Amino acid sequence: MKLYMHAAACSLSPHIICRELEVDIELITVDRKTHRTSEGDDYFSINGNGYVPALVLDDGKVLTEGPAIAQFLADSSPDGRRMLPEFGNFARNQVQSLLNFITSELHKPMAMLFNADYATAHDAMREVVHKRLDWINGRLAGPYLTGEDFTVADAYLFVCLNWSPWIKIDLDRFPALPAFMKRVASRPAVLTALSEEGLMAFDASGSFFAPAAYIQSAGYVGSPVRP
Ligand SMILES: N[C@@H](CCC(=O)N[C@@H](CS)C(=O)NCC(=O)O)C(=O)O
Repeated sequence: MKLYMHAAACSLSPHIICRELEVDIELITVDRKTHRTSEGDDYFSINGNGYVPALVLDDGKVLTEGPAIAQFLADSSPDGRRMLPEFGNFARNQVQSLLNFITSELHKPMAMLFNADYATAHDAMREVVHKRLDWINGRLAGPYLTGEDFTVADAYLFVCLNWSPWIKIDLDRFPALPAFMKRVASRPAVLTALSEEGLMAFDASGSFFAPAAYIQSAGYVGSPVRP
């Protein structure tokens, strides 16, 4: 299967899931400006919306939208039940609820905070994100969102929270979240995915990641740089 991605973007979430579940995947990078893939294709012919992630199965079927890809990967992996419980188990619905929360209440507004076109609305949007982070901070039921198991929702939350330094979201206001970031960043499969995307930790606790090339070229240490 092929996973179409940008470094440090939301496509990092399915990438992490693949490494956690040992799903064989080929990573194809997409140029953000030209929408050309590293294989030379026009990415719009794969996902008409132009955004990542997209998963292309070995038989050519295309699946888009991060939460759907995350569930597909867990459902089709022999080891997937530890990241997404089986159909009929209410715990599955709880993970799906969290995926939906993250995609609509965090991912989208956080992504808009990167976009200067919405600058006049940024302060109001940041307030909303802070409210949602306060909720998720209180929602952590253990080391991870639903307790002991690192689920597909945790992988997605980690990726969105990793953008915080760029968009002036101060996670230290939410005590469980920096600890969550550190915990996830210490997982070997997560570190593998980060390294495969060329991402390096740039903060003192080693929990926030940016492309190594940006960090090195700008001489950034302990400062946010845009991924
Ligand atoms: N609804 C989509 C949103 C995906 C999305 O926002 N992708 C961003 C990266 S995090 C992207 O590719 N942006 C570039 C673009 O829109 O061209 C999903 O959940 O998969």
